[in-house]
Amino acid sequence: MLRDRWDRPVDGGSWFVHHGEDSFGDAESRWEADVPRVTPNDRFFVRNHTRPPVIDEGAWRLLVSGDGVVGDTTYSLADLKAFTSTTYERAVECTGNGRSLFGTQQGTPTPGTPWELGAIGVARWTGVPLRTVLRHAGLRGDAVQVMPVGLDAPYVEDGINHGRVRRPLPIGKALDDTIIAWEMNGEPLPPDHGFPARLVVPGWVGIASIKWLGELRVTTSVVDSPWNTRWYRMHGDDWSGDHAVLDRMPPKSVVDVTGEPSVGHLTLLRGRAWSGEASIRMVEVSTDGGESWDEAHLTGPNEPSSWVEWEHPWTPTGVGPATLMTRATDSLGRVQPLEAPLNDDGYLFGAVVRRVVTVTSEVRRRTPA
Ligand SMILES: Nc1nc2c(c(=O)[nH]1)N[C@H]1C(S)=C(S)[C@@H](COP(=O)(O)O)O[C@H]1N2
Ligand SMILES: [Mo]
Repeated sequence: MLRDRWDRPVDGGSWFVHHGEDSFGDAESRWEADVPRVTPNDRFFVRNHTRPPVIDEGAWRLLVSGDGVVGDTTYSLADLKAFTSTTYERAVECTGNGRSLFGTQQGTPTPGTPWELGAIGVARWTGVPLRTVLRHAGLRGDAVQVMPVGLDAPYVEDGINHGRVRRPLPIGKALDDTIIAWEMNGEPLPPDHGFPARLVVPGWVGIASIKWLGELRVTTSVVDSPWNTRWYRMHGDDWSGDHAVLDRMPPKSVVDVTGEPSVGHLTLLRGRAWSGEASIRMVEVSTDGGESWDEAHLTGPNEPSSWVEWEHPWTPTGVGPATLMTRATDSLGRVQPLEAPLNDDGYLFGAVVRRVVTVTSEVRRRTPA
């Protein structure tokens, strides 16, 4: 039995792919598995840059400071819970989700955690809108950004100490749909997901959603951190200026379940599609490597920055390998391209994914129980 760093049993074999012996618990969900639409907490992907902290809820405080507020204010968890809370269903997705496909699908591997497409989860988050807390703390009209700072150990790489994990959030997004969350699917945040409180920044690169939140530094000038200059920014030949800034995630889609395709028999293809700050307008499916496309049927909720499930009946006509592809169009009109733009760190793999399945000549018999 696999156990995590908190010595809890982990159902690792079936739900998670663990990355890196020396990582701090990075693990992704297996998207081939028939995962529930809302990801259970113990199956939600984990991405930790450094050693996660063990925090005593009673002693925990959030400090709001900087020249963008009238003075320093400190909040306990009880203080935050006294505000009117809000609950929504939103995805958190790693910027590098799909990175390994730059290698396997485009022949241009990049360094970094070799995520397939499971570095994303959707949960029901409960917390207080960040704007409520900022206004309570005396937000000034000329504040331009908030720097959320995590309480995990400072990040040290090759002997260089980059300080605590932090990334500037422009004031527009901070006042929009960002929340300080303390509940995930109706339970306190698990240790790996930011206990006792984290930001949820819907539709943005996962690094924006700072876990184990300790400070919010509100400023009237722009302040950078390595997490928006050195990492989580596009680097490489074709990238410069504002173009290189990473915020909203692109539309994506996957086939989750294929059944057992066989000639002349109907099988139901099922999967998910999602996009940052947008809902999904359409999912198209190809079962012949992109020669022809059909529109899939969307089922269930279809909220922005979350995912929608789709299904598509398929009756294969030929034996052998078949290439399945899906292409999402989001409510902003963005369409998945056939190739994702290359960048040095393998961020934002949003291309149409190719998945090869084998069509058999007969329906495979299930082993009798
Ligand atoms: N304090 C802190 N916040 C963090 C991180 C971290 O290492 N430290 N990782 C970020 C990254 S890169 C991602 S993708 C998400 C992952 O959230 P999860 O582990 O809850 O899935 O948290 C973000 N917030
Ligand atoms: Mo990430």
